[in-house]
Parts: sequence; structure tokens; C-alpha cells
Amino acid sequence: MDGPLDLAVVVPTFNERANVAALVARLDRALGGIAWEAIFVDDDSPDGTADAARALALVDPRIRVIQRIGRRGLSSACIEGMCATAAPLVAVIDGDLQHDETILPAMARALAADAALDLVIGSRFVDGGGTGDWDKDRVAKSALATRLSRRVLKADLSDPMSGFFMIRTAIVRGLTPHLSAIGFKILLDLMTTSPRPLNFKELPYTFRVRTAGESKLDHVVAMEFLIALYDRMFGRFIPVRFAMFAAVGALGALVHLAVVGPLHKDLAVGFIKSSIAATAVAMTFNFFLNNALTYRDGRLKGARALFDGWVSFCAVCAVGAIANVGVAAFLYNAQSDTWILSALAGIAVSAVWNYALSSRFVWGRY
Ligand SMILES: Nc1nc2c(ncn2[C@@H]2O[C@H](COP(=O)(O)OP(=O)(O)O)[C@@H](O)[C@H]2O)c(=O)[nH]1
Ligand SMILES: [Mg+2]
Repeated sequence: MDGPLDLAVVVPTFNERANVAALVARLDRALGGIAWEAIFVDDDSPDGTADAARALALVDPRIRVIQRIGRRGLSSACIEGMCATAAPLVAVIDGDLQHDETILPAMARALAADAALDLVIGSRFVDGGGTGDWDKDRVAKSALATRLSRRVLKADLSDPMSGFFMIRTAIVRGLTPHLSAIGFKILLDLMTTSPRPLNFKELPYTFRVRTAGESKLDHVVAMEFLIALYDRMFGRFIPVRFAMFAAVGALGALVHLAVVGPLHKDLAVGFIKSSIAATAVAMTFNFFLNNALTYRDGRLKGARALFDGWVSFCAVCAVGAIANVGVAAFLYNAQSDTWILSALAGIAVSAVWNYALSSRFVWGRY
């Protein structure tokens, strides 16, 4: 198609190899008369999704592929895709054929017809929309998330969980530096980050049943949703990653106590030896928990990466422990008996130290 690009369709994918060609064929059918490109943003799917998309891109310059290495996350994938186009309009659509691409032209027409409109959202919960063959459980979970986010985020959307929308690209570029980029819900992120309420319109569609591949909506995703809510409410005061790191650290302290107690009291191991053993157990526990939760988007995988990560994490924490004791000893004043405050200050300093250095040197490769 000649003439300037009208629309970029961003397709975040993780293990969607079997759906790529079908989606491109459907976009091609739906978008007649529109100059479009599709940008697959794939998080290095083991099933070779990026290769499948590149095979199409080789013979069709409308298809592009961003293959992200060592990173995971639906929101951040969408953002990167949206920032990688020159088209004035950008849509986000799932790569598993569950969203109805045939309403894309109507979305584009709505934006063309009204310059004051910022975005058009595909909604399952306005008249004419639907959730297709969802089971009761999924409907209930989605309804709960919808209510929660409406209340917390004060966004009056019928379907804030929708991952299907079209927006003016310039708006996204303006908001990108301020997005939280965590979790599953890029639409919410955009709408709540904007300093002025975005002017939106909802178009109905029916959510289709997934026929190939698997849903990635699992417990981790539910957790990410809560994290994103936290970030919106308190993230300005205490960054969400630090909050998680500190929570993991607190659990680590409990693990430490649970090891020292029995070793020292019941098995009569010397206190120093018990403490060293407990420290090793707690650090290992913290390393794996941080790897699975706090840094799940940059998770270390494979024996070698895990071992190297564990060694550097222990090194960082060892220095943190020395700083902890140093600060506490410096502040401690025997006369006024300030041991609690001194101990807390020591803990705070070592927590910040551990966090700052481990995010840089243990999980900071990318
Ligand atoms: N790039 C990228 N895409 C993802 C990730 N998680 C899910 N997706 C894609 O996002 C879309 C929606 O995910 P899906 O698991 O189908 O969610 P559901 O429809 O709510 O069950 C699909 O195209 C997935 O392949 C991720 O971590 N990174
Ligand atoms: Mg899906």
C-alpha cells in the first residue's frame, strides 16, 4: 500500500508460534484500505515464535519483530512495540486470536473522525460485547479485578482489564517515561499515568476462545496485578521493587531465626557456628525468592547463571551485614539505651545497600 503509514498493530507474544501466521492473515483481511504494519514483540519464546514471525517478515515488509532477550513482561513489551513505530496510530492486540481484529478499522475511523478522541478501547462489557466461552471462575476473577481497579484507579471504564485498544502514538510517547510498566495491564497504566483524563470511547467485541497455545494468566499475573495497584497508590513513596525486596528480606530474617534457634538450643551447636549456618540458609532463601518474585522480569535461569548470581548476592549481602553492624554500633549509646533505634538504622542501611547493589550487579545484566 502506498502513502504514509496509518497504523501499527503491536502484538506481544510469548509462546504463540502456532498463532502468528493466522493472526497476520486475519490482519491482512481486516485492514484493507489502511496502511499498516504489525510489530511482534516476543520475549524470546522457547517455542520459536520470533522465528515464525521473521519467516513472514522476510517476504512481507509490513511485519516486524522485536525479540527481547532476558526479559519478561506484557506491559513492557507493549510499550516497546508502541515506541518502535512511526505510525500516528497504534493498536495493541493479543497474539492468540482472542481479540477481534475486525473492529480495528472502526477504531481507526473513530479516531480519524474526532480529533479530541485519544483512544478507542475494545470492551467485552458494553452492549454487543461478550466474554465468549469463559467459565464461571474466570468471569468471576475478571469481575473482581475490574471492580478493584475501578475503585482504586478511579477510571470509569467498563473493561479496564482489556488488552485491546488503539491510541494516538504521540500520547504514548509522551507518557512512556512515567509509566510503571509492571504487570499485565498496560491500558490501566496509560490511563492512570496521564495527567489529564484521556478521552476514550469503547467499542464492543466478543472475546474468542483460545485454540492454540496456553494462557499466561496465572498466579504470577494475579500478583503482578496487585503489585501494579500498589505501585499506583504508594509507588511514589516507596518503589515497589524495594518494597518487595524488603519484604523478602524480612522473611529471610525469620528463616534465620528458625535456623539459629534449633541449631543452638536443641543441637547445642555454638552460637557463632549456628549464626553462620543460618546466614547461609537465609541468604540462599532470599536469593531464590528475589529471583522468583522481585526480579521475575529479569529472572536468572540455568545452573551457571543461578550459581554466579547466588555468589554475587552473597558477596553483596556480606558487605551489607558489615555496614549494618557498623552503623548500629556507631549509633548505639549505652547510656540512653538506644539499641532498638540503632538496630533499625543498621537494618535500613543494609537493606538499601543490598537492594541497590544486587539490582545492579546480580540482576542488572540487562
Ligand atoms: N512479550 C510478552 N507477551 C506476553 C507475555 N505474557 C503474555 N504475553 C502475550 O500476551 C497476550 C495475552 O496473554 P494471554 O496469556 O493469552 O492472556 P489471557 O488472554 O488473559 O489468558 C498473548 O499474546 C501472550 O502471548 C510476556 O511476558 N511477554
Ligand atoms: Mg489470551
